[in-house]
Amino acid sequence: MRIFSGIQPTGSKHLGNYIGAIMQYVSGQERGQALYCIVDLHAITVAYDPAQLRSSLYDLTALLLAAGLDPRRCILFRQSDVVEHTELTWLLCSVTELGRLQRMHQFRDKSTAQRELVSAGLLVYPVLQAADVLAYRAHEVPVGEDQREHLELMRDVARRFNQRFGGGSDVLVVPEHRIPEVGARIMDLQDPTRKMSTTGSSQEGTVYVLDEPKQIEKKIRRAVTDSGTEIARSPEKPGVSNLIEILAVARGASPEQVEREMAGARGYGDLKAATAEAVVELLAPVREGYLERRADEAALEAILCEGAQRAREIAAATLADVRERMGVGAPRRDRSLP
Ligand code: AQP
Repeated sequence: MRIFSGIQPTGSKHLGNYIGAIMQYVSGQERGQALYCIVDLHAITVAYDPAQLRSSLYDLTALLLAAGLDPRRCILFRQSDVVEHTELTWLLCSVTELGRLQRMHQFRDKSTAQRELVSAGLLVYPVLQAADVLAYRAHEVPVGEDQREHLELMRDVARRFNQRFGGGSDVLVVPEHRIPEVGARIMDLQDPTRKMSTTGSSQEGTVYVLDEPKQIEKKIRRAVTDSGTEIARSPEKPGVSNLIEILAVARGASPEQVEREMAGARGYGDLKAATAEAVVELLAPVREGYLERRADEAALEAILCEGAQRAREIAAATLADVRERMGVGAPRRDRSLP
């Protein structure tokens, strides 16, 4: 089985990214051939600073390694190093419906947030995301709940390509998403009706992976909870439900176990204290590992370059098949297709 996921080098990664995506990346290394891509080309679809982009890319590389990605057990690379992603994006545009791109939630949210320019890149972003995955004929894509709509689009693009150009065979693999059962949507601690996010949530409501333990404790102790005292998940208690899920994932337990354990607690204060302690325990080693690795940019670059070489071998083979099927470029002498 082949696993693929992409992650943006923008801003600091938060607890939602860590639980919804990064923890799944680490466990994915045990389940199959895993490829993880730092998607710098996605990051340029909104206003950005070029020097900051480079620096954030190394930040994220060091963070992912510290979280447990092992270049001997996965392929970790930078999107822009594998030019096949952009070529495949253009080719897939021919089987992508414009109206669908215009209706995507993320496009609508992010385009209204842009003050100066709503770039064409922001609209085409989901096609690049489809190309990222389809170039590797990946079977599984670990992501958080917010990516469901993008995953559906890429599945449709793959199906449509196979119908239009496949000639009876599946040139592209229709991928499955892998959304965690618990922690697929970690909420903002200050406004638990909104997801914790890089651009849309408050600093106080967002726990960053690289926050110091004291900051983490402070943010969790100040989390907005709900009326009542019962520690149980329910739609009327989004703040408490969020803390229960976070505590469950951080401890490697189920939310039901946490609810049982917390049944004798004195109130939400105990839940917050337990959650803060568990999150500090989860993230402190990542922070330490990050600080050890971040200064050596040459070592980080070497890992990314080697990853890109390995990734490119796979993507180039897919592109050769796609070009051949679409009648683009010189005909191949060897016409054997999957
Ligand atoms: N709150 C969340 N809970 C669970 N999973 C989440 N993810 C994001 N927020 C949550 C998952 O993190 C992965 C990496 O996301 P990304 O950094 O590539 O970009 P993103 O999805 O745009 O992340 P943000 O933080 O939500 O940024 P903005 O504010 O720009 O939208 C993805 O798998 C995502 O599902």
